Amino acid sequence: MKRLILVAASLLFSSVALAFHCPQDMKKIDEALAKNPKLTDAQMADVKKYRAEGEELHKAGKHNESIETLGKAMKILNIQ
Ligand SMILES: [Cu+2]
Repeated sequence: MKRLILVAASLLFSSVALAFHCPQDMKKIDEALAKNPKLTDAQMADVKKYRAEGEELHKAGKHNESIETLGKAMKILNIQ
């Protein structure tokens, strides 16, 4: 029983940690965009698309997909 509570607690904790991850990634993307990065128009369009999709996924509670999508934008922007 104790073990079950621990498992439940750690699951809850990791999903909370994930939920905070997306806004952090969005912030990094916004900060990078504010610095007028040297991107092609196509790259810029992709970054904005992934940024918007990531936010939608985050709001829908799909944090894993959100982080993955935001990750694509971060890769284009060269954010680690
Ligand atoms: Cu999220």
